[in-house]
Amino acid sequence: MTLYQPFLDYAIALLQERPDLQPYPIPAGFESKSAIVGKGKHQDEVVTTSYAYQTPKLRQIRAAHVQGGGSLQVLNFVIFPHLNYDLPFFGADLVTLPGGHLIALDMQPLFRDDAAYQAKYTQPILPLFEAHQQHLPWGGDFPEEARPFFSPAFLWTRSQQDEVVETHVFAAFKDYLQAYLNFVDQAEPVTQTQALAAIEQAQLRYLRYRAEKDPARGMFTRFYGTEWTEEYIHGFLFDLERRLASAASY
Ligand code: DBV
Repeated sequence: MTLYQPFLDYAIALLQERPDLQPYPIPAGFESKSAIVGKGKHQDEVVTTSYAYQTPKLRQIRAAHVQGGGSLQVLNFVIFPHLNYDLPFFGADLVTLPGGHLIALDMQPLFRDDAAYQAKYTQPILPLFEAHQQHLPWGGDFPEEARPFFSPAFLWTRSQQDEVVETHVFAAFKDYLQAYLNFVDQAEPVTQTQALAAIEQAQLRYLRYRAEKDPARGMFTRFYGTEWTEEYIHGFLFDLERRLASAASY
């Protein structure tokens, strides 16, 4: 059972309609990784596959798909815009564990408390948020320190039912991704020095938080070891600092 394969297929097909889509390099050893976990009857193969693209406005579009049987499925899909756009991040964390499904879907703002920014990137999607939230009730507790990184249109839900994921979550994912790509189409490059510096700071703040607090770190470390996991996190999943460092050395 691969609950999130249709999500991935949909996203890739939609992206491939864009004539300017290019592959983004995936470091060797990270395209696909597998391990056998558990004991006896409970043994399962856990396979993690990675996908990555870029466009002139989007620095990295990447997905990590973890498939480990009926009670372990994850699709983490994030879009990182180039640093000369004020676009939010597209962030989907779709997680199925033995305890059920945990769904986070958002356009994560660069500037959470900026009214003009909210008017530009959150207000237009509030109707979508309200339509989907009816079927996806608030998922409760989540880390307080993560709050600055989510928009008021953050869809956050927990469910026990596959059907909710297959229908309502999938519909929300499609709508949010389409709306995001509309924002991308409209985005104009930022040229003002101060605004560019603020974007870089906001991107780094987000990236550092996510790399440091990656909720999948424990899981990946158990499956694939510390070395692979840290390299996957810093060299692929959240690679901006590395990219900036290597650009600066030229
Ligand atoms: N989460 C990731 C990546 C994953 C991933 C790259 C490739 O950022 C999976 C895999 N998320 C993942 C897993 C769990 C969660 C949970 C496996 C379950 C962890 C566990 O219970 O063992 C949103 N994801 C979560 C949680 C949140 C998010 C709030 C609950 C866990 C917790 O309480 O810490 N998405 C996550 C998040 C941000 C985001 C914190 C912050 C900006 O965008």
